[in-house]
Amino acid sequence: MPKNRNKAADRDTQGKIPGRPGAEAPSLAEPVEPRDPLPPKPDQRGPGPFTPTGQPSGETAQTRAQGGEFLTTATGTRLPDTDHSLKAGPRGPTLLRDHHLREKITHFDHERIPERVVHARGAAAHGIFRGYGTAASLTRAAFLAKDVETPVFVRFSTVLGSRGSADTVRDTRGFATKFYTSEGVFDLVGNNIPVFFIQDGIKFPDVIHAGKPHPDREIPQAQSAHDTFWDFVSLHTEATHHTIWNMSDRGIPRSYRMMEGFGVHTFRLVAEDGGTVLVKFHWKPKAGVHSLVWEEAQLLGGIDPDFHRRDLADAIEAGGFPEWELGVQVFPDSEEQTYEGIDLLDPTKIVPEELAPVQPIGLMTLNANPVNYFAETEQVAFHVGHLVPGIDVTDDPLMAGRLFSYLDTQITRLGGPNFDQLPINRPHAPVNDMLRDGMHQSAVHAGAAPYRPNSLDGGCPFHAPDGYIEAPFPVEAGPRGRLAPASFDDHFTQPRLFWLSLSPTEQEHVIAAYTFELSKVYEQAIKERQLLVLARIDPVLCQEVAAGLGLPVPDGAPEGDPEPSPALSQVGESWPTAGRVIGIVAGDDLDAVRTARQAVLEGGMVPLVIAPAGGVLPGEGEPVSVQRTFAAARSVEFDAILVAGAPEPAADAQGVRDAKAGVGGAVDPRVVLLLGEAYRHAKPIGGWGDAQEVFDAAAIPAGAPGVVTGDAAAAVLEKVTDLLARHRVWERFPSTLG
Ligand code: HDE
Repeated sequence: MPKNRNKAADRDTQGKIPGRPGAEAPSLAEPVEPRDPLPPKPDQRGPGPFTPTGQPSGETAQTRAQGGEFLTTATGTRLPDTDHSLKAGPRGPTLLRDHHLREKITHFDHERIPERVVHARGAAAHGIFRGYGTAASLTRAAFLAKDVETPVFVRFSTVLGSRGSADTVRDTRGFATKFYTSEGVFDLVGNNIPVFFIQDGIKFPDVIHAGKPHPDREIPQAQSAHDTFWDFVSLHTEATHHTIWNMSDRGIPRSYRMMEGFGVHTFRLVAEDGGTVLVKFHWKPKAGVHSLVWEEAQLLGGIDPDFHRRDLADAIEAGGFPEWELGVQVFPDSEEQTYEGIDLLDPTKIVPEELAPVQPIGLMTLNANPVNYFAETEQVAFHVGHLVPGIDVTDDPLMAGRLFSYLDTQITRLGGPNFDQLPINRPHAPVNDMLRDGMHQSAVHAGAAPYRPNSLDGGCPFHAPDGYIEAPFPVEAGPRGRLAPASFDDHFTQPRLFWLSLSPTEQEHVIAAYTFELSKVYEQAIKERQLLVLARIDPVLCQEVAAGLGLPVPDGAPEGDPEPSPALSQVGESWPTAGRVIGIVAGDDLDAVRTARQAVLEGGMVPLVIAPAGGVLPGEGEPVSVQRTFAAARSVEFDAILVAGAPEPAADAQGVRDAKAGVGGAVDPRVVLLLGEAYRHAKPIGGWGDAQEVFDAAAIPAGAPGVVTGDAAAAVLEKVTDLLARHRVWERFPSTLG
């Protein structure tokens, strides 16, 4: 049976490496024998202990979906032909009685379901969560006990774009995790930004209507750079904190694997003895927290709109399993629900990690790609109300809106109330819920008494004495009204805290982002109003953006006097380099390409060999296949580039044309572009042999920071790897602010 799987970069569609001994000659005829599964990549690990849909064992939804070798109707009748509709004679007319035609087309007509109203574009993976046991004194949740392993399914997403939009747009990213625990499903539905635009769920339709494309022309797609977004956030200043995070490098992550995740709201943990604490959940990526630069994000929108999707799937397929530690900031469950003066019920506020350190409580490893996008990534239904004993919510008014919304939205999106029965949503704990019938009911319920109390079913299902109990926290009574606490009025101290915590380079990126976005706004009054908002964050920020827009700097002064939080900056730390992508431009020193490729693999990184043409590199030894040709390689896909001597001229049509026209001198102009962009985007670059010729052609200044040359590939790679640990060569972004 053909198996659906991602195509590795170095295989053709038949799974053969072109030019290798044993490769079949290409044929136009359709194969008639069932095909074996494609061979795994050499460095791919075997499947984990759980099936792709997260079920422990036995028959899977996939085996139920496709059985037998022959084509059938939906009801199992074998079919000899699916290429011709039933006709009266070879020239028609087509007959209405052709059930196969009608079934095929009717089903096709209904293949799409409504996309998510937000977070429509996503990518997901299966994995395992292992508890450290460090939270055992805080919560009775069984999955957080020491060494308990729980299957998970994680869906990452952008917020504003449609299903077909690009991955690298400036936006918040969703980070939603479904834990299939022994006590039921727990969903942690978070984002990569720790605060939200609004403080009360009732404002959600407003902020989303403002962020989505304009209702008249339906543009722009997946962007906040337009009038309605800035109109709303400049008027609704509680959005200021989330907005400055979006305008920072956090709005354009390098990879889903390199993002933090945040539960945003404050949760309440309940211990075995009934004791409670308040917590904020954090996911900390083992690969570090890294971002694209804006030009990369824009280029990727055209060159590879699926960049984040591909990156996640490729890393998992290659066995470089992404990992995150789950951590909690812990606060006393006081009557005020505040910590160091910060209102814990206000989702526009963080508690700096310097005030409340993040304590690790478990490790998540994503180790399997979905088998079918629709069945799993599209049909997964998260809900913040999916809680397990030991985890409870607080009275954060944003959470209240969410508790209603997620159940409601699935009924439209998934066509009825039985979406929990879909394989990806099924709990791994026994279910006995007395919920019956409805659209798409796929269970065959036994028994006569889906009600309690009953005697006909022997009183079953029984109340569970150890079941989920809402923590009996006292509710503060007061006059009824559409109210908010006074502490919710402070909209500027924490945006300023964020701004002051960034390095000068990161601050420049924030200035550039505000300037770009506001330049796209047509209404002058909106720009001026947003400048007033910026003046309340920081005078330099306001002045620089005003200068970029050609507008006067308004009056206004920063509000609050916060201590910076160094944990908020992405610059300065060293991170593991495992999983980073290294482009190797194959030049005249082919042995060194082999050495470098091997050394990159041994370092846990991903080598992609770039050569004038596809196929296998010539020469003795283990064949090295080419993953990117000059025609297909762009620097945005690599974290660092190595140049193994001067490359041969390309023999493709473009290469020949350029050579004839003398474009790019001795070096192919596409290699010049590759190196020039990598240099401009502050990526480490290394080379040996005649690589200097290539650097000269790309106008890379001699002795520039982060450009390593040497005689031996391994030594150059070692230095490049050290540079990569800081993600970028930050010195190449000289700041005027520092
Ligand atoms: Fe969501 N959100 N949201 N949200 N949200 C949805 O549910 C909603 C909020 C988040 O990969 C929807 O199944 C309201 C905060 C993620 O499937 C919908 C409010 C945070 C995902 C919905 C919020 C999030 C969603 C759309 C304010 C970060 C994608 C489809 C009261 C903590 C989950 C769906 C996935 C999805 C409503 C605010 C994160 C309509 C009403 C705050 C990651 O129900």
